[in-house]
Amino acid sequence: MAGNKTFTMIKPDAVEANNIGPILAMINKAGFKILAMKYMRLTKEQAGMFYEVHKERPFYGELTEYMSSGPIVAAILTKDNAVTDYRKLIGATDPTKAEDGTIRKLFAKSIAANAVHGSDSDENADIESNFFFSSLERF
Ligand code: IDP
Ligand code: MG
Repeated sequence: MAGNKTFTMIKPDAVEANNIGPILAMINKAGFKILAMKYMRLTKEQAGMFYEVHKERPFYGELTEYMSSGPIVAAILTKDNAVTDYRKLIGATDPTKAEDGTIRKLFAKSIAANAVHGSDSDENADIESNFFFSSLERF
């Protein structure tokens, strides 16, 4: 059975462009509730740990540099079928391929600076949530 939690980040480009508010509004409008949230800046090392699975990809250096370039919003979201429904709401990784009305289509600047992160499986949603939040920070 599909889980009811996913993990997201509003990435530095969207924070810089003052799009935290509009993105959170879309998230709530799509039926997600916020279970945990924080505003923070990752070091390059922490971004590297988060994106460890992409270590061998050619864009890893660019990605970790970018993800530590400014503050982000990290959050755990809850809804039925959270992972799948949130991936639909954010759209394709490359904003030029994202469907109209998706968060990335509306707010992403490029394939790297693509406005938001969304977990790709229930297992990764748990791993990513645990990377950022303790049990005392979840409501
Ligand atoms: P996803 O975020 O849609 O799950 P992934 O393939 O998991 O996409 O890639 C993680 C992140 O790495 C992307 O969101 C994006 O910021 C960055 N990225 C992915 N592909 C490229 C690329 O070809 N060039 C630069 N950055 C990329
Ligand atoms: Mg991914």
